[in-house]
Amino acid sequence: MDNFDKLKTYLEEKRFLIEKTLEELFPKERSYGERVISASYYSLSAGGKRLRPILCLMGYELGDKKSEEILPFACGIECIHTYSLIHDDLPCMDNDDLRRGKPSCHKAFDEATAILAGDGLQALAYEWFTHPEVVKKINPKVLLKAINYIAKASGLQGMVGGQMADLLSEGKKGNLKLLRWIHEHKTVALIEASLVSGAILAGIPAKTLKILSRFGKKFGLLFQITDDLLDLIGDEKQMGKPAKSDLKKGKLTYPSLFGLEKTKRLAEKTTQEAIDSLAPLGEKGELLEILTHYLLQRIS
Ligand code: GRG
Repeated sequence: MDNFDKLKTYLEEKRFLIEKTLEELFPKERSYGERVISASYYSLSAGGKRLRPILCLMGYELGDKKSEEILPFACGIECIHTYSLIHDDLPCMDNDDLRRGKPSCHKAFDEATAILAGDGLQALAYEWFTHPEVVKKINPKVLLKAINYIAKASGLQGMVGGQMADLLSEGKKGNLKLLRWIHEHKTVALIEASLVSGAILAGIPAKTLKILSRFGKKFGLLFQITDDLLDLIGDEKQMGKPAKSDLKKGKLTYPSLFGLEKTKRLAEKTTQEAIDSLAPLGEKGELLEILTHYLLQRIS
């Protein structure tokens, strides 16, 4: 088995655990709340890579812990991510009809329901962060620190702030400083926090948390750059030209600022920087290193 095969097996195993936990934990009692609960579950169960909860489990395992212990916490992060996708797809934001290969939430239901589904998922995240199974295993102070980290990364000083700047940049002449700020807040912050929060829960010392944070930022940036590239290359492959890509929507992206080739070189440079940042972890950083290579090969 080569490294990518090993990684794929690992990702599949974790994804299975996450899917199972999402299904088990999701509220069963619906009554008059039926519509918004169905809409939330429609988006949450629609697939996706489950990258953020997996990163959280990886962070926890770095402290030699069993990831099963914090599954509800990791699933809470997926709730935050899914809420952001539902709201991002709304006509007042990115106006996307499709998400995860299915009609987006407001298309399958309606706009008001999609807004409420996103709101409900955000609250559900905090219910699951403090799920009795998690509370049983994690020292309350440590748990609060991890929750605080996620809240900051996903709120005004993180994802929401980044989304605002992204919306305001549409159709305007951008620059690298603004582009970096948008990415660091809109996408990178939650990805970095997913890994670091898992490590916090495992009681990993501050010095190592800093290393993981540095890696998480590089990894998150690489994720965004490759996502921008796939948006372009993927569409071109399918239809001969960019269809409804971010580039076409007049969004500020790496390819829109630098073109395809320079963006690919930047992805390679960022991969190397991410991998270099793992050096102090020694063997423990191996899986994260393979994951980083795996991300880069999505675009090659
Ligand atoms: C609405 C507050 C608010 C924030 C929206 C996440 C986000 C912020 C917008 C999504 C826009 C976008 C396509 C960003 C590029 C990177 C990204 C977050 C892609 C989607 O994440 P994946 O690829 O999705 O992990 P899956 O479906 O696999 O979970």
